[in-house]
Amino acid sequence: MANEASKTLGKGSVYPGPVPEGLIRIYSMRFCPYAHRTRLILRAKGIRHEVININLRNKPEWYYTKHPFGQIPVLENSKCQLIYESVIACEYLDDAYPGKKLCPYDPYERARQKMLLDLFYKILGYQNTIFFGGDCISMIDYLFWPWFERLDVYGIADCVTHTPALRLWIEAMKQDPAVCALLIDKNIFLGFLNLYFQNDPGAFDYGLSC
Ligand SMILES: N[C@@H](CCC(=O)N[C@@H](CS)C(=O)NCC(=O)O)C(=O)O
Repeated sequence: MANEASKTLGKGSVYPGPVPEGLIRIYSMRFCPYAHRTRLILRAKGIRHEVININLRNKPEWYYTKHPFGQIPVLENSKCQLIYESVIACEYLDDAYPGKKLCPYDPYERARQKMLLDLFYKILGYQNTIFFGGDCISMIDYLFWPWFERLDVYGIADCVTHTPALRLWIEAMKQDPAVCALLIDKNIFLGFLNLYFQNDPGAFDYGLSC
């Protein structure tokens, strides 16, 4: 499918051109949790897409025509429509594409997932099912996951030691094909962070061979 591991485009780069029919593009960066969310949904729904990685310390001039502040992720479709803000982009993908529906149909369940997401930013709620939305993986799990995948990298994986339900959820998430396809190697992530905190624009391409 997509080339997740393409080198970043920076200042002076040429705009890659319009998105071909039948494809959707994501402007991304390999280590960004918000872009990670959106890439999870692209994978989970099996949507044909291409990935353009952006150098966030040295952004292409043209990129500000895609997002007013030059943030990622942004989706661009073949009608030149742009969708940004990761939660909005994820919901757009679920609505616009066929295949497995990740947002619940039931209005209450939909509202409940949104309330949980709201809580996530404050204090994490949990209930008595394997996944946050019930017994099957759904949108809310993918929206949470990028932060949990990074616990180990940040050296705080112990924070889930005393929450067995959360540990079971993490194990269940690691079985999901979209999650597996996008897992980031811990050492590569640490290498990225090291360069990132030195303001090195090469950080975003860390671990790529050419
Ligand atoms: N609320 C946004 C946050 C996106 C965001 O903060 N992206 C970061 C990368 S992880 C970014 O683009 N940073 C570059 C910048 O702000 O200039 C979303 O959910 O999409």
